[in-house]
Amino acid sequence: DTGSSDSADGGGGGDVITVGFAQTGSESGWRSANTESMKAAFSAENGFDLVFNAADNDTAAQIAAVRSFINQGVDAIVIAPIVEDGWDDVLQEAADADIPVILEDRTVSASEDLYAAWIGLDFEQEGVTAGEWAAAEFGDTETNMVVLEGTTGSAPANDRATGFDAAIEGTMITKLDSQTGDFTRDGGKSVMEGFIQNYGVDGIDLVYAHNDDMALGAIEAIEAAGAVPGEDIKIISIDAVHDGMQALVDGKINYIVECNPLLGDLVAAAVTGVVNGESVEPVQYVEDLAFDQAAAEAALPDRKY
Ligand code: GYE
Repeated sequence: DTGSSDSADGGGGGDVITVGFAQTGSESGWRSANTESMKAAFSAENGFDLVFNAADNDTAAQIAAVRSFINQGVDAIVIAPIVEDGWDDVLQEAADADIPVILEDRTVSASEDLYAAWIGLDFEQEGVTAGEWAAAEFGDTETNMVVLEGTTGSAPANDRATGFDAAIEGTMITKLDSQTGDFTRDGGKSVMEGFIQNYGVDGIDLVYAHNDDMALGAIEAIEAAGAVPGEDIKIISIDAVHDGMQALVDGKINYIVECNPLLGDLVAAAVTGVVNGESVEPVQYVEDLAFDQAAAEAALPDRKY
């Protein structure tokens, strides 16, 4: 110990910042890329001591992880909240313990006073972009669509549904069914198997998947039923992770709206600012692109995840 202990008004300079990060789990390719980005940004080299927890998509376990960060007396807490609701109590406990909270990726319904900043993506806009493409491509023909929803109660599942539905309003696209596949490949596959059982491969024209992993699972189900994904059944998804982009290049997915998982540096900058008592932009949106097959071909070689 050099004796240069931290004071309340922020001695700062050179002191290690201890950060507890409550990640959702490891449900998707997007999540792996996000976790890597966060671990790289919150490295020891960058002056952080990161306490990492992945909750395996279990809301109670994620809240318990945040409580344990409070008990450990970390300098700041970062949360990627699995669901929007249910955060008021534990966020109040963090506030009472004077531990700042920064949200990344997903949003919460709790009061904005209970966290210092949120850094993430415009999920509703992602849904609008996906829906506008569907409306332009299929809106003038009778099109039977099924939806693979993300985790029930999560901000991206809620907002991607809202945005897409608004964009296809008044078109000839009919939503036959919509069920959660929990953002996983297995979930997407088994929900798609059920849809095929209920409506037949010939009864389904279009799949809207709230993420690439569920689209990749749906591709397996469609192929197992003897149909051609991307041709017999068109597919739109969100994320643009490597495997999704490859499927788009291969013609098995028809359109992908990006969701950028590389948030680590922005989140680390926000944490440093808040811990040092600087003013930090409370709402930070990161921009997303969108890809058709040609754009995916051009982008894939440089894709980092
Ligand atoms: O789209 C999905 C992941 O919250 C934006 O979570 C994130 C979503 C992402 O499981 O693949």
